[in-house]
Amino acid sequence: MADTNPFLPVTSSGYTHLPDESHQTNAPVIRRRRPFKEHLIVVIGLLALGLFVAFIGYKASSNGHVHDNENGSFQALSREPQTNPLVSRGPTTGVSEKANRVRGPKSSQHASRGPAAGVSEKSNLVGNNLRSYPWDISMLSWQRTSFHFQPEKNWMNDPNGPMFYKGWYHFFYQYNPKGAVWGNIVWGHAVSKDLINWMHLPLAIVSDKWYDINGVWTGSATILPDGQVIMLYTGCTNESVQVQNLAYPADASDPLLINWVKYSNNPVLVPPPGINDKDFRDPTTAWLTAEGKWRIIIGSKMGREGIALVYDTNDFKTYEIEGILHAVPGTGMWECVDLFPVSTEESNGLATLANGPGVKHVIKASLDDDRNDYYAIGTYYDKNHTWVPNNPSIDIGIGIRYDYGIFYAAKTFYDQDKERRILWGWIGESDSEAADVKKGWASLQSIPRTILMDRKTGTNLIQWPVEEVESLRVNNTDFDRVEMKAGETIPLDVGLATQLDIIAEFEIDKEALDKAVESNETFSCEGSGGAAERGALGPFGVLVLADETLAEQTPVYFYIVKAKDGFFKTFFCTDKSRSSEATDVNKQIYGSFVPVLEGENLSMRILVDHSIIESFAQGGRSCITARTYPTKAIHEAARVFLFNNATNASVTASLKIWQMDSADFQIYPNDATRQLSVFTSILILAAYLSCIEKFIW
Ligand code: DQQ
Repeated sequence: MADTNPFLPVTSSGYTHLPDESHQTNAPVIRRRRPFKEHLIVVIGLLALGLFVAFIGYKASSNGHVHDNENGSFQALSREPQTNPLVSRGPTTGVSEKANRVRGPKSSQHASRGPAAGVSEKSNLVGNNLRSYPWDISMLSWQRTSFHFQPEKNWMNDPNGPMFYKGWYHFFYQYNPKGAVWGNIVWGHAVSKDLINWMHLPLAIVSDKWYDINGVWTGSATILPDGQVIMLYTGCTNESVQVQNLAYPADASDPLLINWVKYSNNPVLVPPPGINDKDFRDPTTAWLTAEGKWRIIIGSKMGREGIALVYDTNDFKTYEIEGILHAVPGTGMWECVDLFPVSTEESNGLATLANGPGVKHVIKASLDDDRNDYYAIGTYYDKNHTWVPNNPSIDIGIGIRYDYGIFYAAKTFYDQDKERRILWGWIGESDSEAADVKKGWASLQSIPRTILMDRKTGTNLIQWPVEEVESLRVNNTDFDRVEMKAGETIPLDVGLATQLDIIAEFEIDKEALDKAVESNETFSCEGSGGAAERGALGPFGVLVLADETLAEQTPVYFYIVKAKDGFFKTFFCTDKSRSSEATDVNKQIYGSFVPVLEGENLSMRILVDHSIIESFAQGGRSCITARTYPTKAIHEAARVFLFNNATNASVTASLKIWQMDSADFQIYPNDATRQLSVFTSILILAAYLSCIEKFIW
């Protein structure tokens, strides 16, 4: 019989006698048998509870990467910054990293590695004596992006080994699993079907051997004609020597390439004679030479001359040094070098092997001295393993940059699925390191960009966000031929304005162009007074992440000057000087000259995703990535405006503005499934044992 008083209050003796038990002390103990139905209910209940708890756990962990899209409810666990105890670290420690450096919790403390160790990861743009700002949780959590690639937490830097393999885009990255500052570097790994929505996988390559114990640094993937994947990466050894190592998938039939094996005879390359132990890193993807060998280049320097060393190999295990592909005096250490072909005739990308008529080669180096990525277009000669620039005055370090904002250590890969070449770039933070530690994360990756030769100018590349990002566009608002008089600012009502894709075209008053006087002055975005400095023909453009009063605003704009030779020169700039009322963030003005051809309108595209603004002028001839950290122009308070600060010209603007949905970030299902199945198995077992025990008298 079932207990009729199961919820009686507990007496002072701690026990309430059941009516028919009190006088049976001498009677043989007969245990009440629960009927089968009751057992069934208990088991099902436990199971349901287990599943529910496991489901909640799974949702929480997978949504941990999904962010508040400003259109719906707050979903992200990881948006809440983790407040870590901060311990100051002064310049006396010899650190060349962020000015107001702080350490994370004990687990994330690391011996800092500046240029002396061969890398200067945190060369900071924030000045030395800036007052720290009292950031609150709401401001810091708002900074996390919603459609840019970010790990769930901690520090990330260079893109590594990107490739398309068995239907998946693979992305590896420099990652500190222990904190939000550079150190303890291993390879994070994620996969995607479309380069926008990602699944985070377990760490791919960790530092567990003498030859990479101080860091699994940057490297590249090569897919051989038979489908084999070769991964070459730089290891920082137990003695902080930079060596090159070989790794390959443990199971090539696994499309996710979860497990990686290190070659037993690593390292495969050590610094050659004449090269400093700490100046030998970042091997490229390999390509086939006319002789049928595989060729790679590795960045280095000799004195102050930046160089790319060339190696040939048959098997990726033993190598011959061929010499120097290219060198530029005075440019310092070349990190993350890249060499790839572009077509001068077609609008598709080229595989790394391509050469011959209609093909030019781009060389790119990340300059450790100024932390910018420079590229130059030229001709690659297979036979004598050299590369010669089209125009020697546009060479590495003295010519064109991928991006005139914050964008570094970029790497391309050939997407054989869509026959395009794609560029990834590391976007660092430009706030204080103390704020990064408070947020619990630091750095993003750019939206991957397709990269092509600009066949119209013949002098530059075209970079454009991959088409897949357009799948996130929602709620389009069009503004057709909005006229702005000189000095006017016009609000654009687009609703929530922290996740946007903006396409804008401008026409400047022809009369004003005709009347413009030639100027002797040389203009530069950085050297100017920014968007507040008025000239006859600019600046004009878009203010993003602006609050209603315009106390905070980030102008993205054009500025036109008539040069001494009578030609107009157009500049594309982003002004961060009023982007935040915070005292401890970088407020540079970024930008460069952008080619505008006869008959072309001025056009720009701006992707806004919380603390990142990626801007592209003239279809991607010039790009500027900015990180901004507003204090007021956040959440619902962020607005968009058009502005024309020219003194003499009116400007007509047409815009298409989309709000952007958030991308989907999942964790590797096996992690979730494992949690779920372990938990439910325990519950089922417990329930089953309890049943058995009750059935056995
Ligand atoms: N980052 C890696 C190096 C590379 C540098 C270390 C560039 O391999 O030279 O994290 O940011």
